[in-house]
Amino acid sequence: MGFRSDFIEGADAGASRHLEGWLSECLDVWQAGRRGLKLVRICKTAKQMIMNRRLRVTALGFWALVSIVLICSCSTAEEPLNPANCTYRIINTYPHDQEAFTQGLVFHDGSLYESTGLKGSSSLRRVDLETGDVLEIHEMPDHLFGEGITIYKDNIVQLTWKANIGYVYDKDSFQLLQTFSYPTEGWGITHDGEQLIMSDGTSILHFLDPETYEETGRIEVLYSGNPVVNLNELEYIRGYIFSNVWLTDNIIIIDPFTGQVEGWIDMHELLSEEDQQGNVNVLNGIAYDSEHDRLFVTGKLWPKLFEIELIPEE
Ligand SMILES: [Ca+2]
Repeated sequence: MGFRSDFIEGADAGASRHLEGWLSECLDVWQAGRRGLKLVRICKTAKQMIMNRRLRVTALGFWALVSIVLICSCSTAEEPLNPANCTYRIINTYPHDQEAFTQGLVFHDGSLYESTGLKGSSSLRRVDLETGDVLEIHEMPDHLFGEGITIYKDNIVQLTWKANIGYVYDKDSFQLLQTFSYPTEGWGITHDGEQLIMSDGTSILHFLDPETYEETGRIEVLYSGNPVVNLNELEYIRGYIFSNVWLTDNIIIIDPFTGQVEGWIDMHELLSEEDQQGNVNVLNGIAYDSEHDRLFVTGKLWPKLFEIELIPEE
C-alpha cells in the first residue's frame, strides 16, 4: 500500500509542521488541478502519517523520499480517477454467458477471467471478451459455491462463499496449487499490487498477505459515518477500491486508507428492459484493463457485459 506502513518516526517537530503545511498545499494544488491521483494520494497519506506523529526517520530524509516519488509520479502521471459520484457512458457491449452466475471478474493480459457461483455450477473460466466464448474452464466440486477471484502475479485466487476455503491456481493451466483458509464468508477479492483485499458480505474489507494469505489489516467501509454492508465483487482501480453492493445497482468507490465511500455509480439503467428477461439477477462483476484503461461490468446471469466510461456528476 505504498506509504501505508508506519516506517517514519521521530522527526523534528518544527520540520514536521513545515512539511505538513507543504504537503497540505501540495494536496490542494494537485486536487484542484486534477493532475495526478497518485500524487494526491501520496501527499494525503504522508500528511496523515505526520498528523499521527508516527515518524521514524528525519524530516529531511522523508522530504527527500517524497521529492523523489513526486518527480517519478510527475513523469508518469496518469489521468486522475475522480472518485466523486458518477454516471457512465456505454462504450462497448459484449455477449455474456447467461448461465454464468457471476461472482468474480478480472481482466488480465487480454483475457477476461470469471468465477461463477451456485452449488453444482460453480467454476473458474477464461473467457474471450469479444465473443463471450469460454476458452478454459475449471468446474468446482458440487458442494462448493464459487465467489470472487483476483490474479496476483502468476496465480488466480478464488474464494468460496461459506466453505472458508480459498483456492490458488496457476493462471495459465488452471492447475490447483494450494488452498488456504479464512474465518469469514468469502465474497469479493482484488489486490493493490501489495496486498489482497477481500470482502465478506459485511462492511469490512480484509487485507491479506498475498504469499501467506494471513490477514494483515482491515478497514470498515463507511458512508456519512454509516457502515455500508453487503460489499461484494471488488476491483482495485487507480488507487481506489470499486465494490458492488449486493442487492443494489450501485457500485461504490472506496478510499482504501480510510474506508470512506468517495463516490457512487448508479447503474440501475445499465441493462435494458428487454435484456432483463428470464433469471437475470443483480449487477455484479467489475474488471479493469489497466493497460488500456477499460472498465467492464456485468451481472449474474446477464446476457451482456459492458465496457463503460465513468462521467463525474457536475
Ligand atoms: Ca473484479
